[in-house]
Amino acid sequence: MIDVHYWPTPNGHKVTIFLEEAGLPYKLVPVNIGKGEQFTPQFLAISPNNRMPAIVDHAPRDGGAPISVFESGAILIYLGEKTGKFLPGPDKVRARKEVIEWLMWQMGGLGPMSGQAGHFLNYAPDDIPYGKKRYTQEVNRLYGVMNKRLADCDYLAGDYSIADMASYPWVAIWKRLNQTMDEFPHLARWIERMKARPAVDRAYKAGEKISPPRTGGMSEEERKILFGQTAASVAAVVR
Ligand SMILES: N[C@@H](CCC(=O)N[C@@H](CS)C(=O)NCC(=O)O)C(=O)O
Repeated sequence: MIDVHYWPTPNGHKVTIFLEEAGLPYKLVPVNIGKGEQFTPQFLAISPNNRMPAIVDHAPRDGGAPISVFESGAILIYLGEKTGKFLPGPDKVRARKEVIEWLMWQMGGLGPMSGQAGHFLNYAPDDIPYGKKRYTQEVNRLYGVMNKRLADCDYLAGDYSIADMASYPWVAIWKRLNQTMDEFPHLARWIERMKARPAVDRAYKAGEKISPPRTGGMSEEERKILFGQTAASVAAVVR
């Protein structure tokens, strides 16, 4: 059994998409990040960066004690190696390299830039045009990179892989990031391909059971917890 410390956000969806695709049994352990549950000593012990997702694998391949993993990219690689699915093994040097390239591209570019775009467009208390422009432009550039790549193949690394699972939840929110699909026909078709996968649908539905999609904005309390963090936020937590 795998425990998934989780809240239904783009980074959370990456992991449940994998688990649904692979048919691995898992249990969702809610971490309500708006309430500050990412700062409990128990959660920080497995995820020192106070971010979800994190997993605990109670039946690791080496038969030893449970293994915890934090960082969604590391989790996807761990699960790919555990199951032999959606990540070619080390002997397939070329195919594996491509999956890792696109996964890192998502982790270092698409995810963080989309996160910042979303922040300046939807959450910043002040209107900061430079921040909005900087990040929406960068997301637009990244969509262009993806669109060009997807003109030649159905999935980012050729075959369906953890790179697609990592990228989809961040692209699925394109409307909230002030983007349009008009200039990205190949990307738009990939979104439809991803959306049509039953496992992707199941992953999102599992998330809705934990917390239905938001309708209203954020409360002051939630803002303080999510956007007022400093080193002191973690240092203050005692075991
Ligand atoms: N690089 C991390 C980012 C994870 C992340 O940013 N998670 C957000 C939700 S999508 C979170 O837990 N936020 C809690 C907080 O900001 O305190 C990963 O990919 O796992």
